[in-house]
Amino acid sequence: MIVKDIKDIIGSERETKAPGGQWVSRRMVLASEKMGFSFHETIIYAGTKTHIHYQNHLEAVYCVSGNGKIEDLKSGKTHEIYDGIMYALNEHDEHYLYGGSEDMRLICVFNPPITGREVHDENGVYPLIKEEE
Ligand code: 9YT
Repeated sequence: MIVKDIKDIIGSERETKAPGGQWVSRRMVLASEKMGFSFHETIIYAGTKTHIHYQNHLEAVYCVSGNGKIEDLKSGKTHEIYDGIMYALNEHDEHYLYGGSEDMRLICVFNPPITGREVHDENGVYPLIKEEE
């Protein structure tokens, strides 16, 4: 069984910051734990904008506090995000993620699991990194 306290992840090598400073991600379960998914807490800072396009991953996101918006670049639709909203990028949906008036706290699940080293490239993509066996 794996039991973790977010306090031990903050400031550790499992904490990754966006190169542009828009978010911080605390990776609680990674590929190395061999669960078939990874599980993260992500803080999206208020007033920020991030271009994301997970071409190699599926992601589900559940907001537990704060607020923001997601803009689907294919449909052009924008959805409000607040405590209780879940979105799932089931079609590798390219989007903009906006921090709102407060920092947004999100719980994120990725399939396939990320390894912990990924940050978005210039196209908003995470590379597919194969974990060493
Ligand atoms: C919601 C989202 O995709 N934010 C960017 C960071 C990502 N959740 C991660 O790597 O944990």
